[in-house]
Amino acid sequence: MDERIAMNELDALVASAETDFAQAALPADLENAKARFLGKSGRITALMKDLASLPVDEKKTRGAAINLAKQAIEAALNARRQALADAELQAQLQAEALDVTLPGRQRGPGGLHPVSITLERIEGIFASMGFEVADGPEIETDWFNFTALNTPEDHPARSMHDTFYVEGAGPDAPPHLLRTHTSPMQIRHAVQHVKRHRAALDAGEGMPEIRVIAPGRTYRVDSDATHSPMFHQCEGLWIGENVSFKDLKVVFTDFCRTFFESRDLVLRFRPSFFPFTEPSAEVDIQFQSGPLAGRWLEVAGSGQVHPNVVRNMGLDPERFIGFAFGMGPDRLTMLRYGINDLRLFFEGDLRFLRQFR
Ligand code: 2NM
Repeated sequence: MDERIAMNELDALVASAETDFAQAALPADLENAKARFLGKSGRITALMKDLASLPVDEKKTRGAAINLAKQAIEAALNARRQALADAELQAQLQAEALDVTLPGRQRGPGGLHPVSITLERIEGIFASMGFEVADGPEIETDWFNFTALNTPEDHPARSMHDTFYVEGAGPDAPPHLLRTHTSPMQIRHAVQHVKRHRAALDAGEGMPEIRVIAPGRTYRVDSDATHSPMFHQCEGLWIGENVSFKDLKVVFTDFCRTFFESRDLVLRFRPSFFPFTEPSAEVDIQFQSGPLAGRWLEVAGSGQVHPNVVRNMGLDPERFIGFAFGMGPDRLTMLRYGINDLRLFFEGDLRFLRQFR
C-alpha cells in the first residue's frame, strides 16, 4: 500500500471524526459518533485488526500512524465533550439567571377591618372616661352566660335554637356554650375586682368603683342580612356606692357624640326589659343634621344592674348600685359609614375592605 495515500486516508478519517463530533448537538449524539470511530466495531478498531495481515516493518509504521490518528480523534472527542458540557452549563446559568437589580415584590399596605376600627374607637373613648378594657373566654359556662345574669332556667335565650352549645366537655362537666353576649366578662371582671378588695369591704371600708367595658366576639343561632351567627358586642359596667341613671345618660350621650363626631345628636331612653337590669331602657339616637337626620336609630340596651346580679358579683346590692349597657359595634360601624348589609363585614372582599384603609 502506498504510504502517502494511507496517511491521507488516516487524515481523512480524523477529519471525518472531527466533522461528526462537531455536528453532535447533544452528549448522546457525541457518544454515538465516538462509537463509529473508537467503538468495538468502529473504524479505528477495524484498521487495528487489519494490521495483523501486514508484514512486520509495515505493521510498525502503520500501527504508529493509526495510533496518532486514534489520539487525534480522542483529543477531538474530549474537546467536543468539554464544549458540550460548557454550553449546557451556560444554558442552565442563563435559565436560572437572577436579576438582583429588579425591584422586590410589594406586600401592599394592610389596614384595619372597619369593625376593628370601631372597636378601637370605642375603647379609646371609654378609656378617656376612666373605663378599663376587659377580655376573656368566648366559650363560657352556663353560670357566667346566663345564671349569674339573672336569666331564668326557662328563658328562651337558653334554648338550642338561640345558643350554640359545645359538645365534648365530658359527662360530668357543666355544659359549655359560645357566649351570647359579653356580659359574662363583666361578671368575671367584677368578681376579680371584688376579690381584690374583699378585706377592705369586710372591714367596712369602700372599694374603687368598677368601671369596665368588655368588647369582643359573641355568637347566636341566627343568620340573615341583619344577623350573623358571629357578631360583636361591647358591654359597659359602672358600679359604685353612688352611681345613678343620670351617670349612664351623661356617659352614653358623651360617647355617642364623640363616636359619631357630632354635637348635633340627641338621645332617647325608651323603657324596655332585660333579665339583668331593672329598670331597663333601649338607647336611641337621632341626628339633627346630615344624611341620617330625623330618624330614631336604636344603638344600645341599658339599665340599672339587677340586685341579683350585683349579689352574684359578690357585692351587697343594698350598698352598691350601678348601670350597664350593651351595644353592637357591627351596627355602629354600619351607621357611621352608611353600610347597608352586615354580611359585607365577613366576606373578606378586598374591594370593600380597601375603602377603610
Ligand atoms: C345590655 C343591656 C343592658 C349588661 C348587664 C351587664 C351586667 F354584667 F352588669 F349584668 N353587662 N351588660 C347589659 C345591660 C347589656 O345589652 C343589650
